[in-house]
Amino acid sequence: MSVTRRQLLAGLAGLGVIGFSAGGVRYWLGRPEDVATHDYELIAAPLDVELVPGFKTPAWAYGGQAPGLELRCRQGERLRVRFINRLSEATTIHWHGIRLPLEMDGVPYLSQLPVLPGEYFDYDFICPDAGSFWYHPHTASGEQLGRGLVGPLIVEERAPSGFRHERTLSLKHWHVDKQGAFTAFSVPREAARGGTPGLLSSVNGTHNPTLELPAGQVVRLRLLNLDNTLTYRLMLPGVEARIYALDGNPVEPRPLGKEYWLGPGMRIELGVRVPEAGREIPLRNGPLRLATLKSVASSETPGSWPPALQANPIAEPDLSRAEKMRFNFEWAGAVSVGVEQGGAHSFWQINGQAWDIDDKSCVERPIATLNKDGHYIFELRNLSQYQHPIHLHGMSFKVLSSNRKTITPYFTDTYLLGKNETAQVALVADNPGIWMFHCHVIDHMETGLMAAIEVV
Ligand SMILES: [Cu+2]
Repeated sequence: MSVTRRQLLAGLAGLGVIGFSAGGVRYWLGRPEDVATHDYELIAAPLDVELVPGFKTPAWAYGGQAPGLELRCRQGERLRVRFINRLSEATTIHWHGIRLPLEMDGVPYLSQLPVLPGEYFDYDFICPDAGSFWYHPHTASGEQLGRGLVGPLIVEERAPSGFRHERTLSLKHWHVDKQGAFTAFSVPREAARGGTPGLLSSVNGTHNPTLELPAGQVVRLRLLNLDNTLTYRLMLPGVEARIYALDGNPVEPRPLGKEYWLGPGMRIELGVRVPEAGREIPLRNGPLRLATLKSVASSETPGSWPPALQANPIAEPDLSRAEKMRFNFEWAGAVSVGVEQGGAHSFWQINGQAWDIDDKSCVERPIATLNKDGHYIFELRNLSQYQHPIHLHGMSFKVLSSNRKTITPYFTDTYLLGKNETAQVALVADNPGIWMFHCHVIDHMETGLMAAIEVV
């Protein structure tokens, strides 16, 4: 990426305010009033998009796009985003995977008050780790993420990575019908099972696109699962692909193999050797095509495989003195008494406790308290028939082992816990605060599968 954020902003400032008229003028990109105070001005606003040809879908967008504008920052540098809410309801932004101070974490009533319509909030934090991250609201998540409020945040390495080319692919299924109208983001009987899936796949907001890649080059593909529900079984048959990073953290490069299961919220970075010009490579979710990668002629000298990416500065847990804690993820199947009054269903529990998204006091009852700078091993036990991508805010953890598969230990912020799987993960509790610990199947999170973990 050769363009700096300030150059980008200078470009945007030259455009001034962009708006369009459809039931009143709705602005989504604005001129930063003062580039000395922020690098991006990010507006959330309604935006009609054409997901189904010939039909409009009333999406919600960040920076005039759904999925949202790709934000970029350099490792170790400060990212300053003035977030402006032009939606008709309150929202926040959570920066998934970024190890940041609690007051920048975007959790309503814990990190900050919700940003009301017409208000703005200045997010300002250092990005300590290089990798592929993303951002989304932590309010009314089923609908807000479902309508498109999800976007990539790319933290570039301090030094060149060795990749000359890269692409970001934001994966999302949309809850729309054949006329592009939204369907229910959450259906109780689905929430109690695997989550409510959308039916229309998209990559960067387009159904089944063709993406051109330069022949002969090794291209870095950043694949982000920004979906509410679906675990993608990613396949890239007929091409040489190596895994360089998982969920924002480098791994020793290894072949992608037949498939990789990418749960909601998770990311994978691949190096892909682009074959000779004219070849088409399907990017598939199991048997279903998500996109076509098309090789086009390139005058560049052929690229070579870059070395492993530099590890991020995450504290190494000392397993010999780590304290063990157990977390059970269970199906509860109870329907809360408040449902008839419009309250949330309660289908899921962590250690016997269901989170109630309507009860602001839940954050006052953390399910675990960790000592600052203490070392911990979490045993994550899935006692259900559905998989759960388990995400922790504020800190990254190291996946150690699983009773269902062989693990090469790696750092992550989200672990896809398979059905009836038990996995061990470890961390140093080096970030004080109260941190959300939840399943990233939004339906599960909103029907109980969330908790708070305190670090003091
Ligand atoms: Cu789940």
